[in-house]
Amino acid sequence: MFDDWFNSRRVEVPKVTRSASQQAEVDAATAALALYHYDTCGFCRRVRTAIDALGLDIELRNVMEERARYQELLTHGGRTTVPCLCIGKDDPASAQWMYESADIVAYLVERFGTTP
Ligand SMILES: N[C@@H](CCC(=O)N[C@@H](CS)C(=O)NCC(=O)O)C(=O)O
Repeated sequence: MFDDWFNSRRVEVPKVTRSASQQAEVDAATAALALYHYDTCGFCRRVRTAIDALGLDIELRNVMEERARYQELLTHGGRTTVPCLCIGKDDPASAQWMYESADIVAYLVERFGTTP
């Protein structure tokens, strides 16, 4: 059921390799991102797998292990559902809070799926 739903929105995630300077450029961009998640959430796992394939250094904020992260997700994102990608983590009040694993994967592939 879960797989049927997710696969219907599947985005191909390329395995990306970069030169050191390309990786530094991407790392500078992903420094603004944080993924709210927890280990046993299958939707979160899909996003973490995409992050790994794309070679991204994105801060992971575990809402089960850190209660403060759960609370800030609710306060600023509006919901406690994970995964949620915070885009603009330095200013949570004006950040974009992206829910939906398929949307997050599509966003990451669109933005980082090709070498600069
Ligand atoms: N359609 C969503 C489903 C996300 C979802 O159901 N997340 C669960 C954990 S697996 C959750 O956070 N439930 C608690 C809540 O919504 O507060 C996605 O693909 O991201």
